[in-house]
Amino acid sequence: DRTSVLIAGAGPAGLVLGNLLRAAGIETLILERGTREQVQARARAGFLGANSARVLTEYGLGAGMLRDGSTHGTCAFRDEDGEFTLRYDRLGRGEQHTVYPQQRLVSDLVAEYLARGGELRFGVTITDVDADTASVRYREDQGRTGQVDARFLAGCDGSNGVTRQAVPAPARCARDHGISWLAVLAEAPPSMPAVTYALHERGFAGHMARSPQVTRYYLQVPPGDEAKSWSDERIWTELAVRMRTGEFGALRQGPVTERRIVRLRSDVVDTLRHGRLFLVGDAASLISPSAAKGANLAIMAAEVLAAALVDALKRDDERGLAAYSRTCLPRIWRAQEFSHWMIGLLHDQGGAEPFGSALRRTRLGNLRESRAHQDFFAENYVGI
Ligand code: RFL
Repeated sequence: DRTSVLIAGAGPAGLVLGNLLRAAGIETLILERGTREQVQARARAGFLGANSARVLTEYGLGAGMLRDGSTHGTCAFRDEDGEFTLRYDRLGRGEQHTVYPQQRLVSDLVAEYLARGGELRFGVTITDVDADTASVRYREDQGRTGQVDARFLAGCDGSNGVTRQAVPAPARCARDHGISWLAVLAEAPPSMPAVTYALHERGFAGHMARSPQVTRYYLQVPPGDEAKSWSDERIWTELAVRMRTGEFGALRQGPVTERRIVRLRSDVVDTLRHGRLFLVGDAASLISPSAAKGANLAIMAAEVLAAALVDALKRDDERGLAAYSRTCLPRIWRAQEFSHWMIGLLHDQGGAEPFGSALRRTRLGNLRESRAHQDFFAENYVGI
């Protein structure tokens, strides 16, 4: 088989890229390991920054988001010194988030991509990648194997995919933050009007609306903990303690529909181009979910790469491709830096590390009191 742009993976990165290329009339083929049902059911991100909302709207991909998403411009922090709210849509650049569950976004993007005449094969796993010749070998779920030759390859297959393995190992730098979260989805309406970060000596707890019926909660748990040791009852009890419900009001409970351990890890591949292969999204850089940046970085890079591929394929102008790494990496590192700053804000080891605890408390105090710190937060929290 032959195509112009072979896209590995149908997550936010691959689907935004595919849609933008189809809008320019470029021939594309997406190969995706999962089934359509699996891909459309993966509940992960929810917070889209201003740039992501712009890209989706500008390229005609935002109808669902505009119809069913909701905008958020405030977040709250709780700790032993009380609670305060930041109206970040009136700080920094004055931007807000759009909350729209990732699985809804992915479903919209699949439908639109197919409507634009894009080719997409589910149940196909890429097994080998040749970055120099832009060809891949694949295996279908039924066992049949094959090869696709392309002009360009886009590696949008996530942090555990095969495309980043085609990049030499020394080009990766990584950090394991040594922190784990239990990520919970509950069939329960949000308990508070804003995203709430609760800092507690027992560990961090977070609350994020997903929809009027579904709420995401996070609980910091000891590294090595297993999700199955967290019953619904244990989750709600622990959330109540850390969210200080005695002081601030009870949580609206409901059945827990998903619980999984997320290790806070980050890595960046320091050259996003290798031969005719370009890495996008989590394949280029995994970012800890502490600042909700992953899907936003995926959309940012997809837009940059789409424009560069259109120039290369339609006008024989490869300058955009040559600059792809240089354009994306500073933004990726800014998001990484802020995400790391958030990790320092949200976690401490309590009595085990009193110096760190005092720093954490001071950082939150600065955010509570200083307009300059609040502007820094707002600018980085919504923007890339
Ligand atoms: P994805 O979404 O992982 O998609 C990659 C796709 O590639 C397929 N694939 C293959 N296909 C063919 N052959 C192979 N060999 C393949 N190997 C893999 C996979 O099946 C999959 O469909 O990567 P992409 O497109 O780069 O998108 C990245 C985002 O999904 C990710 O960054 C976010 O979900 C991160 N994230 C958040 N990001 C935000 O911007 N805001 C948030 O609020 C937010 N919350 C989160 C998150 C991630 C979380 N987890 C699970 C780590 C909350 C959580 C709990």
